[in-house]
Amino acid sequence: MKRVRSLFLSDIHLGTRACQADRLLAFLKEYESEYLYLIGDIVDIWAMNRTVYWPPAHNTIVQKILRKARHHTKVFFIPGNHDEAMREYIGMSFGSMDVVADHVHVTATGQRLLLVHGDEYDQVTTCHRWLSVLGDVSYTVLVHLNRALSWMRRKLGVGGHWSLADFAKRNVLKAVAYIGDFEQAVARTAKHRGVDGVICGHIHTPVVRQIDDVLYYNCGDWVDNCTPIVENANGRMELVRSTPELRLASVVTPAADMTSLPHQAESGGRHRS
Ligand SMILES: [Mn+2]
Repeated sequence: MKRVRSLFLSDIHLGTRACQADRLLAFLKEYESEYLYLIGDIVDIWAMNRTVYWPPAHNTIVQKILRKARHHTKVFFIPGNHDEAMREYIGMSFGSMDVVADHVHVTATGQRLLLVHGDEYDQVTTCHRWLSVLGDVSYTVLVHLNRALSWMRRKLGVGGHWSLADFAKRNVLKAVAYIGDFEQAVARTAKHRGVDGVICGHIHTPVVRQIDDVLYYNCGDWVDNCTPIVENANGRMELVRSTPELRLASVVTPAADMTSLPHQAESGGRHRS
């Protein structure tokens, strides 16, 4: 058992098959914290409107969090776009769990960090909601389409040029620009709010980096990355990766020294480009 000051988790997506519940559960068992921040898309109510997937492990996670809230952890829940139904409860407290739209966390060293989920800075979900819904299904559709097309080409004896890999590559460039725009928009807001940094989620891209005067943290997700952010007792912040073997998380980015983060690209989502 490790005692730390704060834990920051986002994009757990309980209620979907994609959620890596076992890894999260192991992490929650290992770490005891004074503060627990749930930074949006915790329960994927949006996906559950289509199909409900709720195995016992997902229940256990909810129970575990509520138990922490009953005992010695102060829990803050910031609803995201996938659990926006919970925004109805903003301003309310459930025992030791507060539902808030955003929050400013002060670290043990006095750093002020704005916590937001981040969907309001996402051009795609805010301006074109249907686009993100489309994005959800389009990849699956493409894979099937690609398979069907190659089958047809083989049957007809013609060579085809359209490839899913090429298509994906072109879209990766767009994704990089999208991530960059998002990070800039979040950092700008943090700067206007006069805080030292910002912790968000939403785009599933775990990273710590300095953007102008602001330290930008993204806690990734519990779908692909399993990357919580941990504030140690002395105020040192770490973005960590919880390994599949359920060993203690290995450090992704030591963020104690804000000025030397040139290696962040190796660990964050940006390297996916
Ligand atoms: Mn989101």
